[in-house]
Amino acid sequence: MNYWDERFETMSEEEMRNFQREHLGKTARWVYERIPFYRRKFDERGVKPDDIKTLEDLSRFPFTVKTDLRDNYPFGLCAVPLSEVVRIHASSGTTGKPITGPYTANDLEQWTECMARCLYAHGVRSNDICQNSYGMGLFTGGLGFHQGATRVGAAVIPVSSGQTERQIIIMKDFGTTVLFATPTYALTMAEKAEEMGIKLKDLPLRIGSFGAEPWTIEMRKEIENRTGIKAMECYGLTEFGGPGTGFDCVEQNGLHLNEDHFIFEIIDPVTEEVLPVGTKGELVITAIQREAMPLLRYRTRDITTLRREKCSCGRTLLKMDKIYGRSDDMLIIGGVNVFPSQIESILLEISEVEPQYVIIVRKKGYLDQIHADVEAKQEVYDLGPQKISEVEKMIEGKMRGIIGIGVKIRLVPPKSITRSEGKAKRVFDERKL
Ligand code: DLL
Repeated sequence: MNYWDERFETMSEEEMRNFQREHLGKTARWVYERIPFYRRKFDERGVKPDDIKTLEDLSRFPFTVKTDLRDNYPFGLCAVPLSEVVRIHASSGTTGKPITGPYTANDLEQWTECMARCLYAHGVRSNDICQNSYGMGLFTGGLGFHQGATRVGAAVIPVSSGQTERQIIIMKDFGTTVLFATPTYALTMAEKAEEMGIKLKDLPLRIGSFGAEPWTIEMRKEIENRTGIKAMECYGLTEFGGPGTGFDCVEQNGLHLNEDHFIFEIIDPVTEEVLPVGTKGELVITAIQREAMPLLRYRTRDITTLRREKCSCGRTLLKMDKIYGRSDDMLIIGGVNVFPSQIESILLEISEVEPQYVIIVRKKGYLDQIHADVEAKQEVYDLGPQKISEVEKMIEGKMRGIIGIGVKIRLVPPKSITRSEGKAKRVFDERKL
């Protein structure tokens, strides 16, 4: 069996579009009748649920944005009475009130199926032992992966994140074959194992499912080289139930999107115009099967490109490029748009430094400046100040050559940057805006 859910994973484009149109119509009616916020928004736009005759009609409907969720905190966008809600997750976010994620029993079931689909596509099977090192709790990562792996029939170790030394001991003693974690925590674990003299490559570990934060292809290679596993990817957000919206197949060339549950659009984040498939822009998602909080045209702020192509795995589901970054993380320096991922791509190709860095944005006079503190490899650091300054200049030259802006590089001592146990915080904006 190649697929978890062959019918939907290999459905023809035409059949999928028909399925989506039918469920979009139902969802539009569902939210219009049950959520005053959507009724008001539809009325203001002069649109009615019955206006959805084709999928293209979706573009006439209003967007939902993060502040709409905050303004309606905690349950203002919930379409069902709380008696029908069986779970509530939340994401802390960086500012303001958390985003809440209520689920009905059906929502939980669908989420579990989406996660089972994701893990099965990665190659996880019932004989696997999955170490779940995503934070277990309000964060959707922990329970999402727990449910999905349980559904596949694998054995789950619900260890949660943190206590890294204990994680490595468990991995070794229990014979973990699959690891669930954020990519930066996987790297922290790889480093800890090296310190403990344990070679992850000699352990049965074979697959990782990583996500919850932007990471580059270079970071994936780094994790694969250090651990000897296949680093697969999972994408999702609390607003749509959590992980399981998109997933890597063995080809590792773009994430398949669960189109029977969600409709995906790409828009220009400034003009809000819908862009054709193949163009980079902001990902907009509409839930078409959720009951408790089906968001319509939600602006994720994640920047990516969609691709409609035949995948060698046989899945026909739309593909999405790795998330380039979030529009709110984009830095504008001297008129040039820079994403932290561009800086990471360059740093991870440099053999003199560790894949541990922070980016700091400061104001100097009227100008914004990007600084990056990067950890030197021990052997480089030991060579002293002259070598360090040489490497700093070399990296600055590469940054200027590739991104076209000056990034002030400072090599810092090995192990001096705080290690991540979940989503890493890597950009510090010190400008007084
Ligand atoms: O991070 C859900 C999740 C858990 C996904 C575990 C994958 C694995 P939130 O905390 O609501 O939900 O954060 C959602 O995280 O809008 C993206 O900016 C980012 N994100 C999630 N997955 C990826 C990924 C979870 N694979 C926000 N690549 C999203 C890049 C990702 N960014």
